[in-house]
Amino acid sequence: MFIDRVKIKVMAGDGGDGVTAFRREKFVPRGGPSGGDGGVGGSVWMESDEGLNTLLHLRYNPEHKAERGRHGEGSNRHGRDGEDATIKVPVGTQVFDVETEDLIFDFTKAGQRFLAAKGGKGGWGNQHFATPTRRAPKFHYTGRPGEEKELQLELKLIADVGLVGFPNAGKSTLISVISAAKPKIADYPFTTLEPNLGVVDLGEYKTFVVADIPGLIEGASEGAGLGDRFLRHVERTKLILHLVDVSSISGRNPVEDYEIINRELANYNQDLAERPQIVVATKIDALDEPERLENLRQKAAQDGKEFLEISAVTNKGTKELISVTSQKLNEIKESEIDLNQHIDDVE
Ligand SMILES: Nc1nc2c(ncn2[C@@H]2O[C@H](COP(=O)(O)OP(=O)(O)OP(=O)(O)O)[C@@H](O)[C@H]2O)c(=O)[nH]1
Ligand SMILES: [Mg+2]
Repeated sequence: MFIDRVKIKVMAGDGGDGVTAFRREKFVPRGGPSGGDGGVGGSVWMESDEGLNTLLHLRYNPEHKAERGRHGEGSNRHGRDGEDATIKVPVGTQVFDVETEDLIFDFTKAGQRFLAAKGGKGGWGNQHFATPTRRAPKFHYTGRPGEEKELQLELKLIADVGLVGFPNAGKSTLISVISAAKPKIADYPFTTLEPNLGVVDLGEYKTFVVADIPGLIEGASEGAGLGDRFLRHVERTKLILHLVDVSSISGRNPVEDYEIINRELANYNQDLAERPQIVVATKIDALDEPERLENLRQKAAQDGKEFLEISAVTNKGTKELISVTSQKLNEIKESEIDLNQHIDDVE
């Protein structure tokens, strides 16, 4: 099961109470105040962990509590601080405050830590309140409550490349051919109901990550089919592979399909429509009217988009697709570095 949204409750520990006590020693008839302070309550932290890919572990474990601080004791003894609690989340998790709906943290790298709920301060014991005129204070402070919050966690898979297209375009078949992912593949629409991630191995420890998402149809941005909510998984990708079925058996018009999907992308988010996109004609092993392919090629050229043709069944063109994709990703990364340097120079 793929879980990408979960609500949790975080409860930091309360601070321990201070205490009222007086020194009792042999031969010291009236000892001064000696009540120790309460310990600090434990805090709840969140930490991003590379080894996690889903929020599933939090779905069945939605409450996270840190330990409370212990109360102070006599002889000026400080109560022990409560232990912190840590919640591990995958990289790509965004944290929203349920009450305000604000985004309060965004885990973009492994090993980031975020203080989700701060432990309460310990109360002061009566030792702090002695003054020349009040030598035997008979009061102390209680500990402060720990913070408590409800958080909505959302995981956006961070893939480099997103596959988009109509149902049956061959998205899952492609990811199964170029990566170790084994998604369900079938000749009916909406076979894929949840996103799949695949890691494409380029050798020499170089890889890129591809996201296969459920198919889109006309009106997806208004909720048709499965809607367009899965597009959030390709929102952060650097490159879109737009798969278009050009086979004769499909009975579809490739140019029309291509235009519809681009319209749906723009309706979802204009940024996504402007993202670098490679148009990939699929199922060319089952093509007997070459003009279907040529029309799409022309259309892509008009739009200034790169164009490739593949068959995932015969493997024709898939190697080239991988090498063009990785080259394009490198170009995009380099231009991002240039841009950052430029921004640094300007500042
Ligand atoms: N002839 C041929 N058939 C293909 C090729 N690629 C995929 N198919 C077939 O097309 C059908 C749909 O493939 P999928 O990979 O499930 O398509 P999808 O785009 O993931 O579809 P959804 O998950 O429904 O959006 C399956 O029956 C595949 O076997 C290809 O290169 N050639
Ligand atoms: Mg699929």
